[in-house]
Parts: sequence; structure tokens; C-alpha cells
Amino acid sequence: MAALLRTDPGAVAAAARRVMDRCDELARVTATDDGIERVYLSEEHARVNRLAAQWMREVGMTTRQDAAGNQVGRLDRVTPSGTPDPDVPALMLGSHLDTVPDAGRYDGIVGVLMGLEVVRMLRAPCPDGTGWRSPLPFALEVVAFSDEEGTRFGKALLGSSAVAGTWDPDWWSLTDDDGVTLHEAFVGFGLDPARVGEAARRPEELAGYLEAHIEQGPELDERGESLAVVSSIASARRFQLVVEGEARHAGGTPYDRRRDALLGASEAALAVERICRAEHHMIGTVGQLETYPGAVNVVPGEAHLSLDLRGELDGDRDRVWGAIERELDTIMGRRGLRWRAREIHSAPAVFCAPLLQDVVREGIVSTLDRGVDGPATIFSRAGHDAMALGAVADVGMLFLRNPDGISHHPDEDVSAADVASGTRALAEAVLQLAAARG
Ligand code: HGY
Ligand code: MN
Ligand code: MN
Repeated sequence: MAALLRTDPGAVAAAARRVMDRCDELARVTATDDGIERVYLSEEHARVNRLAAQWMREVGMTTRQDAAGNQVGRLDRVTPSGTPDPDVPALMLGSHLDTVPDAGRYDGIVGVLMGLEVVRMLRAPCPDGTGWRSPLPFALEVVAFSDEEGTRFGKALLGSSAVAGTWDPDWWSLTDDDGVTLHEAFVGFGLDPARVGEAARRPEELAGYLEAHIEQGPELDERGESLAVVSSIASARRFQLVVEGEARHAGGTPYDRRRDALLGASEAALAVERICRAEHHMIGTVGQLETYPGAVNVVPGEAHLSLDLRGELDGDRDRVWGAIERELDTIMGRRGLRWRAREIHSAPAVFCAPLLQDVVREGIVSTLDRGVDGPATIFSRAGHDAMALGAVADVGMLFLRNPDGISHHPDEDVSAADVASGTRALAEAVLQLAAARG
């Protein structure tokens, strides 16, 4: 289908520049002196919400912080008399503003800011000349989700789960490293736990959810391409594992008398890598490992380790988890150790809706030079808010090249040129969706 977007290259370049400058501005809102860290219900969360709200109002959106701390901007359709038409569904754009510890400055952030630039490109003046409206068959919303990473409480997708209506009251007792419960942090942030349900959207309110995000992997970089369609988002499970042995004197205890929890945990981490490497589209990571009592001259009596397990399909993921469990039984049995696992996060694979994949593909094609093969379609190994939104709306994702694929790291990068192409592609995708919905 012919491209629908009419905008001049200068406006697209200016949009990309704004996105990059604002990524830098948001990067300066951090809890640490030597890196980027913004976690759920923190002062930094409140500060970036205020900045996002300011930028949402700047493009003519009305703004609200929802009952779960997500920052929401909305550009209504208007009736012929010029009054906002609140009953039409909204196409939701966005991503998240929270980060992992020592994060990069584009993971999530760039998707929120590109959504705002798309609104700026597609908005139309209101009939009475005051303010802006959506000229499309749906309203436009941009959401800055507040906790995609799960950095503070270990459970990911809290902000988008609230919007999807899948909030679980069991989460209120989750605690952060300081022992603060999610419930206490909610109240401390000025939110009412009893009203978290008010953040939930109904399916009939949403025309879909479209998220632009950096790939967080090397595939586009290796292909030499700037954009890709996302086919599905990884099926994920996260566990906290405890290995129990026996603390003993590091000097006086011969090896055959030891039940060293750290060595059991170390074999477990290597087993995860070995089992997942042997699979297709499976990936397992031990990102955290702590030993107790943690003294130089004491054989570790206990070890706590995390496991982040992902796959393209839920069945493969669960089958591999079974294989890991059996292998851990063997390792710990051989070493006289005991182990247990507590699951702290589980998200099924989410498949991007065919129509939204098509409009994203059309959007990317509209940015390509003639004669270039069709854009790549990639399975996302990284999790995204779109996984949660899939419970309440059709979802689609657009990936941007992530030079060297490095992410969740200060060296995470994206080029202004790819942000410009991505913003154009996202705007075109929205117009193609509007055309498809008549
Ligand atoms: O962990 C992830 O995949 C995402 O970046 N939160
Ligand atoms: Mn991330
Ligand atoms: Mn992300």
C-alpha cells in the first residue's frame, strides 16, 4: 500500500533530535551518582513522570497519572461540535521509563518519546482553532509505564499489568532490598492500593497497543538494518533459588567433609547455560548470586541465586525448566546439598497481532529505499510491556537497531538516524492502521 504519511524530512530529523536530547535529559534523573537507575515508586519515578507529562501537554495531550503510577497522555477525537469524544477507543503508544541498575538510556525511554513525536506528526488542530485533536478513527494515547523491569520488587511488568487488569493482590507483600513492601511504597508514593484496579483498561477502550523499542540484541546490527517487525515476545519465568549446605571452617574442613553451597550454585549456573545452549531459542541467565555467611574464611553454608529463563514458546520454556530441575537434583544430591526454588515472575509468550505486524511492516517499508528486500521479522528475547498489554489489546512492536546489541548497560546505544526512520515508520504504521480500520 502506498505510504500515507506526509511530513518533511526536516520535521523527522527534528523529532529524532528531540528524542535523543530528551533521552539524555531523562538519563540525568537517576538515584545513583555514577549511572542510571530509576525504580518503581521512587523520587526519580515521580520526576520523570512530571517531565513526561510536560512533554505530553506540549503536543496537546491531556495528562493523568493512573492508579498504578503510569503517566498517561491522551489526544481525543472531537465531535463535530468540537467537544472531546471520550467514547472512541484509543490506540495506545508507549513503553517504560523505569530502568535496571546501571542502565542504558534508551531501553523503554526511546519508545515513550517516539510515541510523543508520532502524536506531534499526526495531530490536527481543533475546529475552534484552540488545541489539538486526533484526526484518526481512534484517539491517541501515549503511556509511560512505571515498572517494566521489576528492579525494585523482582516482579516485572507491574505498571502495565495494572493497565491490563491483571494486578495480583499477592504482590502487595513483595519487598525491596530495604524490606519495604510494595504496599508501603505505593502509599509512600501517594497512591491508594485499594484503587489500583482503576488503572485497568477494558478491551473496548483500546484499538491496540504499539511499542517501539531497541532490539536489545545483535540481530539488526548484524543484518545492517535499522528496523524490524516483532513477531512474538519471549515466554519468561524468573526464580529465586536457595542452595543449602553447611557453613564450616575454611581451613580445618577437608573437601570430603564439605557441603559447599557456593559450589553447588556454581554448578547449577553452568548447567543452566549448558542445557539452554543445547536448545533452539531458549536462554537462561543467573544474574544474581549471594553466599552466606559470606565470610572469607567460612565455607558457604547457603547460596541464593536468580534464574531468568526465556523461550519462544511456553511449552519449550516449561520443558527446559523441568530439565534444569532434574539436573539440579542430580548436582545437589551428589554434593549433599538441598535446594528449593520460588517462582517470582511468569509471563506467557505473546504473539503480535497479524494486523499490527502488517502495519509495522508497511511502516518500515515506507522508510526503505526502493528495491530493498522486506524488513526482518524478529522474535523478541527481551520482555516488554506489550507482553502485559496482550491480555487486553492487540499488540504490535517495532524494533530499532541496537549497535553491538549491548543493552542493560551504560554503552547501550541507538542512532539518531534510526530513531528518525523508526519514528517515521511508527507514524506510518498508525496511519496504515487507521486506514485498515476505516
Ligand atoms: O528483562 C527484560 O527482558 C526486559 O528488558 N525487562
Ligand atoms: Mn529492560
Ligand atoms: Mn525495555
